[in-house]
Amino acid sequence: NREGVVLEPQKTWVKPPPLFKVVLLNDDYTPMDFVVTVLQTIFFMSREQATQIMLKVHREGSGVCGVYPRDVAATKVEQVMAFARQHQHPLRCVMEET
Ligand code: NFA
Repeated sequence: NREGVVLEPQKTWVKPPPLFKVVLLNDDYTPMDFVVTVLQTIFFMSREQATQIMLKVHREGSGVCGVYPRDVAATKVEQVMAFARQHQHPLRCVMEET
């Protein structure tokens, strides 16, 4: 066109962005009620769903809280870690590419 702008032909396929699991890790000290509150407030789970995931983490050592794009997953991890630190609980949370 007049401005010399060149539009390349549109790609027909682009790689979808990677997704990340947010994984909660068990420890011996964080109260079960606190973990349930974390799952309800940060991951928007019902009390029943939050209790199921908390018990799975407690029994198996870890559990998936949700699957998100990179920035959303990173924010969830930060929110969990900040909330745990504020309450002086050792609760940990990590993200893993699916
Ligand atoms: N294992 C903790 C307890 O017995 C509970 C817990 C569950 C901690 C899930 C962290 C994650 N109080």
